[in-house]
Amino acid sequence: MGSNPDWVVGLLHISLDLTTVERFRVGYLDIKETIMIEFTVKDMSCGHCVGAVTKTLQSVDPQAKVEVDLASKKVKVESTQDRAKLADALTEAGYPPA
Ligand SMILES: [Cu+2]
Repeated sequence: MGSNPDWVVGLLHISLDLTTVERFRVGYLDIKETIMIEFTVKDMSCGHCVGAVTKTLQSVDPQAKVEVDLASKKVKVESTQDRAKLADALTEAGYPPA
């Protein structure tokens, strides 16, 4: 026992670096603006569709808040992702937005 061997010092350096990277990443996500997007999805007809649409949107952005009004076929999404990306995912899933 005595002063830390080189490999311990090396490990400490690595973990410090990861913390820095993580903090940067979180900070970056935090400043990403959440936008409110509205789609009309005509092909939604039942609860299954609502589930599929919600799942599809959250596969693009797991933090997305999704609100569906089946009667008016409107989907409201609060997301940091842009509209085109979410629309593409919906189209691919078989629910093209109008
Ligand atoms: Cu359905």
